[in-house]
Amino acid sequence: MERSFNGYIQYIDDYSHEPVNQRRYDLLVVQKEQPFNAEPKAPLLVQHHVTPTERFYVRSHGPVPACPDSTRFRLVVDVSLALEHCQSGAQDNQKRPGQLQWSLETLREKFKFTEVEACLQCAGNRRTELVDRTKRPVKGVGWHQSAIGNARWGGFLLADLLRFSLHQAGLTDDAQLAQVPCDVCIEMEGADWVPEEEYRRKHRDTPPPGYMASLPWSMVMGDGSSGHAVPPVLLATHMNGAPLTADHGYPLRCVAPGIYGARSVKWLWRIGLRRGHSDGYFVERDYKVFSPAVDAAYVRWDSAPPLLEVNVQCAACVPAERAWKLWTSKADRHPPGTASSLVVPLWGYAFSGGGRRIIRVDISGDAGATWTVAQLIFGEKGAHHAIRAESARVADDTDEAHNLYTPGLEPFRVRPLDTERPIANDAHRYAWCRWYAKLAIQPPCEVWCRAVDESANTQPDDVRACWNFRGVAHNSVYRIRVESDDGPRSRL
Ligand SMILES: Nc1nc2c(c(=O)[nH]1)N[C@H]1C(S)=C(S)[C@@H](COP(=O)(O)O)O[C@H]1N2
Ligand SMILES: [Mo]
Repeated sequence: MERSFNGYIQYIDDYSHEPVNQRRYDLLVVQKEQPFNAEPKAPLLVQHHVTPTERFYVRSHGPVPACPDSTRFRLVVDVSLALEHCQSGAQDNQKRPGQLQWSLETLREKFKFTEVEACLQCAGNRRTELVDRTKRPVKGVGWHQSAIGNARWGGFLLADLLRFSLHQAGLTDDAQLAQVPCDVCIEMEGADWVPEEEYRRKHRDTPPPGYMASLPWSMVMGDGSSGHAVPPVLLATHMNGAPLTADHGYPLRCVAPGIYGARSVKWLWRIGLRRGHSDGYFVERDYKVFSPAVDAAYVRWDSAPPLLEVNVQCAACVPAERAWKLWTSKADRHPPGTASSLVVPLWGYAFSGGGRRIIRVDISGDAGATWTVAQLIFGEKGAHHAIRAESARVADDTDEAHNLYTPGLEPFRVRPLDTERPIANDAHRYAWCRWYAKLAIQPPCEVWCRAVDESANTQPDDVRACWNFRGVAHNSVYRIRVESDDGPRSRL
């Protein structure tokens, strides 16, 4: 079944119209085909500061809707609720309707095109590792460490659109916006059919609502006085300088920097205001974090708020698993009795939400007994082109690639520690950073990596503390077990 509305074709329970193209599969490992969920191989992820679109993870909960003619697209914006509170003194006959419709062309005409570099992370990132290490199953798509990416998003500020919509609807004085009650949330709806919303279907022949998410009004419109960080929430039309692809939400999506990906609604067609968060499935009954003691059978969904800001996170992505194996087998050839010490180049990403910048990444080669500090790289500039080329070859998994990873040979060079720019500037507040470290290890051993953000938040040592039955927000210290013989090697 399909339905057309506001310029979209929504496919209901039908995956036969998916945007199947080479790009969807070439550089991504598919974790689930229907709905489409895929992430890049880890070494490919950290070759660029700005993640190329074809290497950016895709997380969808239903069939991808189509927008065959973007001139017919209309964004519905309903600001009635704010209007009621701001115009309480006005005569009824002066009130204008609070519902407006915007074409993409008028959005382009009225609002300044803005670019924001922002890291998007799925709350399920590193879920597979959580299950493997705790041996406790969870419900959800299995992701390794690459359900994350850093893109340059282009579009319009949601705050500008809401303010302008209120003006259009008759609100003349911005100062009145202070009268909007503090529990008001901005609800956003996508044009996709998601099976989880089926239970909301009112009549057999009316389709359920699309994927929904909500953000507090104060988080989008505030001046920071409510205690919320105020990220530049975008209505994005572009990703990395090109129009959004179908998988990433063409023609319009929300991008909420510093907030879990789940709130950045793709294929956005409706924005409304309500008291409290949305009652959409993914706001009420998913993307919440509970105690390790709580199981699916006992959960009281309303006992936890919807997840918003991302916790502090990092992972090592280079060397690739196969390169580790090769290295360590070379180390094994040392004569008996001599220490088989290896110098390992590590390369990874780090990110924290809420605009909290990463200030440090700590690396240990002995399971946390001693630590060294990695070099942080903000932006493309800090990275040597050689790194890209060489980690690309490792990712290729060809035999010759591993020659680059001979123990003791420095496989790539980086600039000396950049002391002038120890932390990201404001432009990078919502972006990730990459990090590099050269670490001497003596297998068998465990390599640990942990990031620290500017509020001194860091990642928990104990993975068991992170376990929750949905397996969301896993950010325990990243570990790689390195064996000295041909025994099992893993990234745990
Ligand atoms: N309409 C809609 N928006 C959505 C989703 C979805 O399934 N439908 N998935 C969300 C989740 S859980 C994540 S992590 C991000 C993923 O964005 P991406 O696929 O562009 O990487 O989109 C979010 N927005
Ligand atoms: Mo997600």
